[in-house]
Parts: sequence; C-alpha cells; structure tokens
Amino acid sequence: MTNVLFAAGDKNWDSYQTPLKQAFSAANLDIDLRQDHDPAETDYIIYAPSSDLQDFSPFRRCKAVLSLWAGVEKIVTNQTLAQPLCRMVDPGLTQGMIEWVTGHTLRYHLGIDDNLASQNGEWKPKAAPLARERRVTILGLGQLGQACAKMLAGIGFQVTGWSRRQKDIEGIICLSGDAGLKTALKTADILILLLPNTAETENTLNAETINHLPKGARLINPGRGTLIEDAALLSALDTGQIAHATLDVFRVEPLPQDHPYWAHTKVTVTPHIAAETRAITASEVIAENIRRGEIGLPFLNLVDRGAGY
Ligand code: NDP
Ligand code: OXD
Repeated sequence: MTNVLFAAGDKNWDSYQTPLKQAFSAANLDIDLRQDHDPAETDYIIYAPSSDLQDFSPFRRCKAVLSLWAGVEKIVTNQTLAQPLCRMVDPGLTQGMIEWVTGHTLRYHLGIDDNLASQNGEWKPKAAPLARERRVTILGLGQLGQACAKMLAGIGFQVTGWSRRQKDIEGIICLSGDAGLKTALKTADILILLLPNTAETENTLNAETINHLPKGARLINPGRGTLIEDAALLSALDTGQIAHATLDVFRVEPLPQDHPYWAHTKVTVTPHIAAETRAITASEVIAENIRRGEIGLPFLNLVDRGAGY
C-alpha cells in the first residue's frame, strides 16, 4: 500500500478525490489517498498553494511532492522542501491555455472591440489583415508557450518565441538571450507572456524593454503578474506605446478593488482563469508519476530548484 497525502485544500479534494482514485486504479496502483496521513508514513504529497502544509521536514519517507499547479513559485523556495518537486504538465490545462491565448489574440487581430464599439448605424468597412501579416511574440517556449506558438503559427501568424535556452521549433522563429529578447519585442504586434515567476523573469517587461515594442502593440499576460513592472505598463498605456493589455495574473491576487487596472479603459482584467488544471487529465499525470516513482523510473516534470521552475 502506498500512502498519498492530498494537501491541496478541501475544494480541490471534492473535485479530485474520484478522478484520482480512478486514475490510480487504471494504473494498477494500490493507494491509500487521504487528507491526513501520518507524515512519517507518507509516500507522496499532492500539493496546491492553497494548502496549510508549509513544513515538509517531517515527511522523511516522502518520495515526491506533486504540484497541482504548473507555476511553482509559491513552493520552490520553501527551505524545508528536500523532496523532489514535480510541477503540473496537464494536457487539459495546456488545451485551456491554447484556447484562451488564441481567443484573446484573435480579439486583437480581428479588431473585435472596434466592431463592438461601432454598432451605431455607421457602415465603415475595415477588414483585418490576414494572420500572416501579423507578428506575434511569445516570451516563454515551455509546455504552454510552445503549444500556443504552434496553434498561432498554424492559423498563419508570424510567430517568434523567446526562451532561456535556444530552441529549434519548425515554423517558429526561436530566440534567446538579451539580444534575442530585443528582437522578439521589436517584432511583437501582439506580445504574449508565458514565462514562470522567478528571480530572473521579474519585470521582464519594464520601462526600458517596453520601448522595444512597436508603437501600439497589444499585450496578453497569462504568465505571472511579476513579469510586468506595473507602473511602466500603465505609463505605456497612457502614451499609446501599448494600445491595450489583457491581464490574467497579478502580483496580488485577487487584484485589489482600487488597483488602476480595474478601471483602465485600455485594460481587460480576467481573474486568473486562463488555464485551469483539469481534474481528470491531471489525475492521470499524477498516477503516472507515482507509478514511475514506485518502479524507480525518473519522475516527469521535475522542477529545477536552482532555476526556480
Ligand atoms: P515551462 O517551465 O514549461 O516553460 C517556461 C518557459 O519559460 C521555458 O521556455 C523557459 O525557457 C522560459 N524561461 C524561464 N526562465 C527564463 C528566463 N530567465 N529567460 C527566458 N526564458 C525563460 O512552463 P509552462 O509553459 O508550463 O508554464 C509557464 C507559466 O505559465 C507557469 O510558470 C505559470 O506561471 C503560468 N501559468 C498560468 C496559468 C494561468 O491560468 N494564468 C496556468 C498555468 C500556468 P527554457 O525552455 O529554456 O527552460
Ligand atoms: C498554474 C496556474 O500555475 O493556474 O497552474 O496559474
């Protein structure tokens, strides 16, 4: 019997309990899944930032902490965490991000806001260019950035991506390094942020880098709030350097009621809903990782604690 502690909050327990049990059974795993295992007898921990669990040191037998979240900034720096940490790479979450990013990119590309605003009896035809005439840049070419890049390139957009390590992806212009970032920003009619929150990525979009964008660029941020220097973005919206921003993630969540983003006419706020971990597909991923752990295979989606993601 393998003891799995579900340390991801009561709300998640309600939606994950059944899919996890089904996935364990499908993987032929004999698991005792509970919200309250003795730390000394716990083999795996399923974790979400909503958990009360902050001290991992009593879990000496635990082979891995399995995050329900893709972004692990809330746990990766925990000094008590000596166990391997796996982040969530869930096909359901990835599909959700593809759909959210594609939808918001098409909103900008097609000028849907202008159409909505001109329901006034004036017949003023203005067709959007084709996607192949629009340049989209994605900062972050990981699981989510790559999936979105491929979808947008498939529609026809000219897609550039930027990552820490150089990539080679068919149909995508791949860049890295400081010079690569400059080039990636210069060609961003629409800029999408899909970087993790780490010390290195904080304020990637700041007063200096914003100026590399073409004037009137659109910004979509489903990555993390820390990627943007908020004052610099507000000022760029005022000058028109950035024409509009769609922001899903913020330094403080929920976004405080008095935050200028709420009332800004050039900002769309969405409440961190770009892509949710989906219980059925995520449970299959967790079961597979436990299966691997039990037969001594390397875990999938291991976090590089040094890099922070
Ligand atoms: P991955 O770890 O797969 O990808 C991260 C990407 O960022 C990689 O391409 C990585 O480069 C790149 N990167 C990291 N640090 C740097 C750096 N200093 N300079 C340049 N590039 C860098 O993560 P995912 O794609 O799975 O997820 C990305 C983020 O999306 C998550 O961390 C989370 O913050 C956010 N997210 C938001 C959700 C929402 O609902 N809003 C839902 C899920 C995730 P390299 O490839 O070289 O390692
Ligand atoms: C995640 C998120 O990181 O929902 O999974 O933001």
